[in-house]
Amino acid sequence: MNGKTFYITTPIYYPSDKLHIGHSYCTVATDVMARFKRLQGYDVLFLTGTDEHGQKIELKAQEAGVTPQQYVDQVVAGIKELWNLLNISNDRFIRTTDDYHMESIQKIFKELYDRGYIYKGSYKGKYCTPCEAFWTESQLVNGNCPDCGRPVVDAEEEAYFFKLSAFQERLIKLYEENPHFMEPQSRMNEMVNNFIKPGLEDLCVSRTSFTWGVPVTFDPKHVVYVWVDALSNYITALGYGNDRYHDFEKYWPADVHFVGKEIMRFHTIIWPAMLMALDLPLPKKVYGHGWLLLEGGKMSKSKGNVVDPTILVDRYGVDAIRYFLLREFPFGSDGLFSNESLITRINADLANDLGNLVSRSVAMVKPFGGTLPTERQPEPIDEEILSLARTLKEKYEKHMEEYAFQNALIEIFKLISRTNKYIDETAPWTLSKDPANHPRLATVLYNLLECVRIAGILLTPFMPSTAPRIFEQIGAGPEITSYESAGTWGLLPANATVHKGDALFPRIDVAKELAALEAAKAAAKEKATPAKKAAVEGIASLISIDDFAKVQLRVAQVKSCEPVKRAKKLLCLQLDDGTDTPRQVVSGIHPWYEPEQLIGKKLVVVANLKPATLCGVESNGMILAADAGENDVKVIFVDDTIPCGATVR
Ligand code: ME8
Repeated sequence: MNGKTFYITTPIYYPSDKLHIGHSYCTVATDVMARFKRLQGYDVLFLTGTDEHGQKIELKAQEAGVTPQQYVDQVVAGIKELWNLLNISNDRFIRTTDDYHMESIQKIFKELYDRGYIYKGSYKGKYCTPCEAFWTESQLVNGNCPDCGRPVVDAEEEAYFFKLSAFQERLIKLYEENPHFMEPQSRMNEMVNNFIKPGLEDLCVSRTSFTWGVPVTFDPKHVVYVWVDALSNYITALGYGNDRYHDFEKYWPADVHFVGKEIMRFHTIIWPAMLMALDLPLPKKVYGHGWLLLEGGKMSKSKGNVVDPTILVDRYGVDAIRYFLLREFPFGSDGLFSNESLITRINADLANDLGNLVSRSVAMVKPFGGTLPTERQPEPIDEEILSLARTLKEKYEKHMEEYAFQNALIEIFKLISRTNKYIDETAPWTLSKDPANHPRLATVLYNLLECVRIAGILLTPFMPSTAPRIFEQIGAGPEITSYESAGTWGLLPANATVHKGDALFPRIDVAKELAALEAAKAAAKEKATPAKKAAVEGIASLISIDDFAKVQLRVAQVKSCEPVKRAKKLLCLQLDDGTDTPRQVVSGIHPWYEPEQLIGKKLVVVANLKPATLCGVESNGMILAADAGENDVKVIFVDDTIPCGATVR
């Protein structure tokens, strides 16, 4: 331990059914950095988590026919599984629905209010529901949301506002005095020109149109705006405003927040302003990485063009995927993902360069029975790889400190390629034939093993499962695989003993594999039935008959039905439930039903559900529907002879 702390975070993810390789990119990068810092001896805190509140989640839960809490619980379990699969070494996982976090958010909101930075007003503006973001007219692109390009809606509501405009000058000063506050540097121009220069407006920070959020303690019909809720996770996870953790003093300010470029605005304007208002120190750096693109644009679930990381890990192993993500694309720029580039990279760098180097170096110790003799015969030709190996750690470290993962890996692979060339130059298989050449052979082999040791150490953060296999094969114990030891040549004992192991990365047949990948993708699509999973998981938590009896199910007939304005998925149904008053229910079934398919039909309604407002329309109850396969929903219609109001049990 070097006595220093390092606090690094990923964004907290929206619980969407399936995270794709683009989401994994940021988390893998953060993990590599956290592991690198631990290797250097830092006391690291690596935080990730999920961002679970907001109207979007409320609607998704409604569509899935479960409560928002049930919905997020199920999805978050899947996200944690994915991070496990990718060997993510986060120290904490925060959920914005965790009690301690919600308690802190309420205190933070009140504190900002008491300090005069939050005031009550009325909001009129353009709102993007999928992004949960309000925009000013001037920020719209062709009248649409500048982030996702989707249409925005006019919204007006009583709301609390954060005095963001009061921080304009202080933010400019922050950027001027800390030119490295944002990386890559180009992001700073983007923020200043697009957001700061046009003038910051106060930010609407509460909502009354839905309830799935943290209630404002002193005005509970308001819930806290999701971004205020979400950004604060970076301090609530340390115990700010709660008793769950006690290391705010120790770790804050964060050394770096890793975030995707589209959410830089929130992290470099709103977040520092909130911290200034709370009189708290600011994060040292916000790094805005690029996007993984597929041909046709950004990978995104709504476009249906996503790559499933679980399929890739299953086929090539976790370390190959981790390596590819950070080697293929410069961290700050966008990168085009393709299966061809993935397989080519695995074959060239991992199977050929690294894998061959390790297996050949180890195999060639065989004439000595696996243990090197100690007599040596160095030659001038050795100098080049020795000097490359001796200086590698320093170059690597410089790149890593700048978050230039790709350059750090390029440096390591320069040594690996050069070492492979050294094998060709020294021809150990010829040396082995004549015992007189064995001292020279032992020298060559020792040099190879030392290069492998040094490369292996520096690859550890990227390939945490492969590095120990490398060390095992070359017989390097923990005392000579520490980070520090990568800076010293000659630590393997002169009589090193090797252990032949399996190939680290088997070579892939490109044509066969591309076909197999397509097939795996199709099979996964077929199998993917998130809704069925929800039902099965629901069954796992049993309820008593008394609990069930609390749910009042009634037969009702659809009298009229129409789409809810500005909400693509919602239908508003007027039901006859056997009482004198028509019952209005809003349901997210428009993707599967047109109003005329419902009018006159009898169905089952949950009659004692608390009213909720969806896109401004009140809903009294919920109609029952079944998840009939991937992306298919069927309303449960009942026999026409059952009278309206009949109890279902
Ligand atoms: O933005 N390539 O959550 P999120 C690279 N909850 N990165 C990508 C990507 C792609 N194709 N697609 C998504 C949120 N990401 C908020 C964060 S933090 C206080 C709140 C990245 O689940 C995206 O850029 O939509 C973001 O950094 C992260 O995945 C989470 O996105």
